[in-house]
Amino acid sequence: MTTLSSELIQTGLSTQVIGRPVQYFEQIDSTSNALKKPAERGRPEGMVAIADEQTAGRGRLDRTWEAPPGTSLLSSILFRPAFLPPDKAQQLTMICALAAVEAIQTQTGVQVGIKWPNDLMYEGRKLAGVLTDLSFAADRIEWAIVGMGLNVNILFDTEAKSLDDRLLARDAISLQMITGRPAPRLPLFRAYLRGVDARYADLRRGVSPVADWAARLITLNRPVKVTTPAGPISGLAAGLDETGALLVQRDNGQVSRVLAGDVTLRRP
Ligand code: BT5
Repeated sequence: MTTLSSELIQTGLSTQVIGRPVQYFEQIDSTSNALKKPAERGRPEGMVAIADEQTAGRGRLDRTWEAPPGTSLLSSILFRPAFLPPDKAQQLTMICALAAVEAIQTQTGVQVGIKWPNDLMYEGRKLAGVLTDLSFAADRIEWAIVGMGLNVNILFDTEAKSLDDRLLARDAISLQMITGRPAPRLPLFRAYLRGVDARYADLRRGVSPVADWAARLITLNRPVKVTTPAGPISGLAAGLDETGALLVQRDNGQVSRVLAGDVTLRRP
């Protein structure tokens, strides 16, 4: 297991905003929770929390994120994107997902795709998930915390005792399982932070990440079923708009704009 520490991550990182500072925890409930108080108390953006173990790792909609200690990259970043209109908050999720995809590619050679709205996928299995917590003040985003759980050196067990673990082993994958060898976490994480820093600077200059994100999406032009809070929607994933909403063309030709939900890719 490669060692992580605030110092090892920060030294010579040469980022403008992201990773200033980095807080490392051996164990914490959730790295996203760890940034909430600093966010509410007005700490400047760029602060990063990373942990070797989470006791209450969160997914979306009260789901959990599971990772054995020391096997993953479990991290969150605090942003204060006052320049970004609230309806484009999803672009923060996009820049982090893209930075992770690119860091994985340069550090390990593994090519991964993105499944709308927040998963990194490899051959139909989930390698990483992104969770974005937002706080709005009047007409702007007050803060955003983007959490990333990336499976680096987990060996999921298809014969595990608990059903939940067996189901996870069916649907999840790690970099070690893909390449057949453990991946060092430190250079991968530093590459990720540098990528987020560069993409965040672009975002501030008005450069939209939507085209790059769309190019990585495995969800587009495929028949999908989206589970939304308002019920399921089936159709063709026909496109995206600048807010990151998925445009689903139904069989009757009508186009639905889906802001949040879970996608199942259907067989054509
Ligand atoms: C996500 O939610 O994919 C967002 C996960 C974000 C986790 C990071 S870790 C650092 C930061 N701190 C936190 O507390 N959270 C963030 P969602 O789309 O709701 O997916 C959750 C589902 O993914 C679970 O219900 C499981 O089915 C599955 N899952 C759980 N652990 C997994 C893992 N290690 N690999 C792949 N899938 C997993």
